[in-house]
Amino acid sequence: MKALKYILVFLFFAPAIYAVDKKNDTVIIKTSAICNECKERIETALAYEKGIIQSDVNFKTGMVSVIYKAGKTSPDKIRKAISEIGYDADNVKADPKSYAKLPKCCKKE
Ligand SMILES: [Cu+2]
Repeated sequence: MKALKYILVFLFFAPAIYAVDKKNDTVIIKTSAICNECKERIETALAYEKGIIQSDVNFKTGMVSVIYKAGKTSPDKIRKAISEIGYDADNVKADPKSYAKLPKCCKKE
């Protein structure tokens, strides 16, 4: 009967484990965004990235919080995506080509 007990316990917790697995993750990344235009540029670009559900840029602090599907993307991929838009993302430097295309008001200096 012990085995049956374990099976029942497993069946009871299995949906919970599955739900946790499907839960979305959030990551907060420091970017070089400085104005509302940067905010819109990053949020629009990230909306097209695979696995990203929502992003919110605070251009006053440069922090972007990203809600993503853990199975589809990762913080490293998100940092890379931000770099390709032309912004620094934590320790990942902005892609120089994308950075060069940013309007003057959106550049760091
Ligand atoms: Cu800007």
